[in-house]
Amino acid sequence: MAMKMDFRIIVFCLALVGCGQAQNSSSDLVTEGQGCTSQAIPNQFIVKHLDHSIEVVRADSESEFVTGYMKKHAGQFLYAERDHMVRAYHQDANAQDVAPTIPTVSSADNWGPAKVHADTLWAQNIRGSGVLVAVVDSGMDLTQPQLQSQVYINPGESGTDAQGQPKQSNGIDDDKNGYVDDYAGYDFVANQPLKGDYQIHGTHVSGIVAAFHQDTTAAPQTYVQGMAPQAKVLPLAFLAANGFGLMSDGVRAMQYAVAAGAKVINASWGGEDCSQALRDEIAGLASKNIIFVTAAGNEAKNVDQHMEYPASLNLASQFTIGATGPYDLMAQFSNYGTSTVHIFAPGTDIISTIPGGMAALSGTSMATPFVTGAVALLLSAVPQATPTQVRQALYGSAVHSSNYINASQGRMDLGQILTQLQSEVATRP
Ligand SMILES: [Ca+2]
Ligand SMILES: [Ca+2]
Repeated sequence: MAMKMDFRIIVFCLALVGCGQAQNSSSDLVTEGQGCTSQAIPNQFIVKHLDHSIEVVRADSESEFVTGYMKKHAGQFLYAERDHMVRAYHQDANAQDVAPTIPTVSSADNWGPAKVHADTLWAQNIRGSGVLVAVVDSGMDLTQPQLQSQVYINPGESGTDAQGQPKQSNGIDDDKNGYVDDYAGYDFVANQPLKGDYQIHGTHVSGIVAAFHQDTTAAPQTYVQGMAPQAKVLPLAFLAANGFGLMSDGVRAMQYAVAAGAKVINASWGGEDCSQALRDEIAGLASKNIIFVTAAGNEAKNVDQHMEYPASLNLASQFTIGATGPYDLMAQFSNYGTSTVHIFAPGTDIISTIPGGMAALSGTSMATPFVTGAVALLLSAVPQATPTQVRQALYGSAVHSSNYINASQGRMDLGQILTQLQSEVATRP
């Protein structure tokens, strides 16, 4: 396509290419389709290259980017779009999106795993063994007692190099994957090895997925029961201390997760801006049998009509999760939608791990890792299951209510799910 830009389109922020549809090669700037939004980063752009890698390009202005970069590199990239912020989907007791202080608690009630009958699978020794779960979030406290043994260690940055130095800290990209010393996760905010959690969100989410069970040493009230305690967690940080992160960093983290071999990706975040790069990344997971589990969001709105991204994208291997409370009612904050929200899971007053202890948080951010953990359990039992088969098993084994405004009218339940999945795999290859 000829490099012919209509500057009114740039200036007035109208849609050139509607994000959310398949994107053909184009040299146009992809815009959100909903006009300018507050979360766009001024003069910062995501460039999707022909090899599908992501580059972040900064310019003095949008027109300078169009003339100075896009025109100069026409034909050398797939598309470009504005970079923007997304945010974590958890709330504090005052229903704020980001809590300044979170009171720690001394005991865990573990009502979530109990409600969805995770113990049915645990009793069959199905605990997520062999499944790598990427938690694309704010990082994770690598010293948290219930998580330190759950972290995925990169074998390519382990051991010693030819000089006898530990590969994890020698300043060399030993496995040549583009990241220096990425031994245990990676920090895409600071572009360095992961040191911990920028706040509490990623550690809390990771605990719901895979906190280690101290089964033989303590009562369940003293520890968090992770859904898949033998799965490995790959913590990839892109949300900073304020709960916001750059979409470009999130996409890079997802690419890292795929390259590392993750079978499930947990994304407890989103925003109102649609990113073509994120959409393409999620769409590409289906052919790799990777399941993307994301949060519906916490605005008590219908995301079929009032879009949130990635929640509303509704792609083939995407599961979008809303929240319920202990009495199995839809959480008052939860987003919903009969097309784009697929199933609900526990998300109110969820006690899980944080740096230095445990805390209760609410949000679709918390409901999402219950499903992520369940997917890890299922893939450890039936590794060949496809995203479609897992979705059908989740739907078929759910507890149903006409009050649940989601595609399955269901809240996840694992009591009968293994039989459901085995039937799906046998009958719908
Ligand atoms: Ca490396
Ligand atoms: Ca190294």
